[in-house]
Amino acid sequence: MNKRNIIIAVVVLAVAGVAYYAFQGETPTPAGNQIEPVNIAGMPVPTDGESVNEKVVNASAQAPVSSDEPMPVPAKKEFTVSGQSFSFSPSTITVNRGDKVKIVFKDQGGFHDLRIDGYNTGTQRINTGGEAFVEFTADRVGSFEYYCSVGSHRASGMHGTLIVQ
Ligand SMILES: [Cu+2]
Repeated sequence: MNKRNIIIAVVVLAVAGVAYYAFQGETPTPAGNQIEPVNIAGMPVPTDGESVNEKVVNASAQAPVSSDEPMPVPAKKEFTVSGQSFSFSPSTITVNRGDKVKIVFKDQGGFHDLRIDGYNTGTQRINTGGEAFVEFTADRVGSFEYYCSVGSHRASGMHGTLIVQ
């Protein structure tokens, strides 16, 4: 008889306990739902965090771009080319693509200029002892002739080659 009562009591307590836990489990849920709107009200803080993230993304986006262009580091290259009837010295100039090129033409005898049609540039025509220059960015790869456009000087041998590699 007492054992039955004890068993019943244990069962009742067990059921009550399960019911209690079940009830407890439900209680925190509505509490949690009420907390979320509070977080939404505090949106300004997370917004700052997002802008910081955007900056980080931009910074990481710039890294690969700079690593993709090792060549465009602009180098200034200056050459002096002497000209006379009828030759240029040196007769070959080599630069890298992207270089900022300055060619100083020194006239050592005669009436001459230095033209580079491939880069649509050239010096003015100058006399013996004169000096002029051209400046341009070597943005296209290839071989470009420079020559004197006066009379038949070009055909007489007054020409050279600009190599952009
Ligand atoms: Cu000439």
